[in-house]
Amino acid sequence: MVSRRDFFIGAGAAAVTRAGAATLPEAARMDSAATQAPLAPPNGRPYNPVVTLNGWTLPWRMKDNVKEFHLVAEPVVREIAPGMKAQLWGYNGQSPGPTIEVVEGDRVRIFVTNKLPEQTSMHWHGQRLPNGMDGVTGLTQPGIAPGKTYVYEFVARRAGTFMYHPHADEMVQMAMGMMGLWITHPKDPAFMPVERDYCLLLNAYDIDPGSLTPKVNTMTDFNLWTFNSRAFPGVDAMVAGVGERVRIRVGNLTMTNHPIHLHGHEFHVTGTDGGWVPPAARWPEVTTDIAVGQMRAIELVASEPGDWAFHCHKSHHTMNAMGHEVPTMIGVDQREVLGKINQLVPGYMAMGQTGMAEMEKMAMMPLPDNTLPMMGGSGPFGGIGMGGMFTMLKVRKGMARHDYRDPGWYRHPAGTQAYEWQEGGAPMPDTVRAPDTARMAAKPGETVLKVTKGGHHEH
Ligand SMILES: [Cu+2]
Repeated sequence: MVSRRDFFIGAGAAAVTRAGAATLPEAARMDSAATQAPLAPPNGRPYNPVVTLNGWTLPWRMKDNVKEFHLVAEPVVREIAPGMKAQLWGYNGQSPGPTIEVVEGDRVRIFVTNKLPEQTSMHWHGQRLPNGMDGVTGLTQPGIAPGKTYVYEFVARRAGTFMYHPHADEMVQMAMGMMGLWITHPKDPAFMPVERDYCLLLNAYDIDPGSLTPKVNTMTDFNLWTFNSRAFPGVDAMVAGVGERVRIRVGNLTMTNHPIHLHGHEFHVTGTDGGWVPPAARWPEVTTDIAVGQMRAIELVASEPGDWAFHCHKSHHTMNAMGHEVPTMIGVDQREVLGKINQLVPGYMAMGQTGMAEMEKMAMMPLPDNTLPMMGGSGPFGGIGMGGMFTMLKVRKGMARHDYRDPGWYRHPAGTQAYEWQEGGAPMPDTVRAPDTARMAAKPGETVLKVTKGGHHEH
């Protein structure tokens, strides 16, 4: 019997591939870095789609009951936040690449086209699949050369949250932003249902202020900490109606761990890289650490109305690029020395004398082009003073089920907000009066010019 493949070869169709003489599925592209509406599945088995923060889901083509996707590895320009763009490598127009959503049991065929100047591959992080589909260059396949397309095909056997990233020149390609999320929904849409299902990747870049391209040889000392390649105030808020069950899936493809913290609610870790956590094995948290290469799904009932911060708890991960070598100057009166420095360095600014909050105001000072302020974002009460891995979960009453629009700032009911204490009849005790900056400053003759940490800089 003549097989289909033999037939094509016999007919002299040299270009026919093992994928079955198919035309490539269309590779949809995204030009916007805004959060896109969830993609309701137009065919195949039903599921409740996720919302990728500042991202999108890749449409597929159904062919003979196989879901076909087309990922194109290519240079992209990603807006990190308004005022700053980065030249990254990504997929289909963005970094991270689009989220892939399938259903447990689906047969999936993914075409990966390489438009980069060097070889790449695709590893499907966390999946059960035939070894030859695992995408490790040199180990399970040759690298995908520039201009070539490879085909991966397997059945999505386990429901859960997965990631994809290259397994070729990994340090460079991941430092350039090549990664994406993969969600395999459960066969039974009634399994662990939630009203809102958000997902995001933690990633990090080392981009010098004023430049566009990450330094790719950085191992640990990154300066831009991002949710889906966006830094606050460029990260969209997540929204939920009061009483809704919310899942947030977070994957970490940076080179360090991130303790992810949510204000105002407890949550349970319901999913890890290895699958769903049985209810009896869950415990409550308000912060969960996500190690390198890990994924965590957390769930909560959004019971408390408000604008609740959601962020990495490493404080330098909620800041944008800064000079790490800025000395600690708290309590150092720089007035006298400033005059002397200005004779040598006109325009030198003394900073940090009362803390670093004044850095927020750097937004109003000239910065190099294409540079974000170190701390930024304005709230209803002034500067939020955050950057990097920071956003909010906005919980509101009467929020329509499929409404993902930012509802604006929370309006606190009377009597539910911190307020300034007013001095009444009794005077304020001396011991608690406002700090006397003159007294905190260095004593005369004690000239403190520079206080720096010695040794290796660690994150
Ligand atoms: Cu962090």
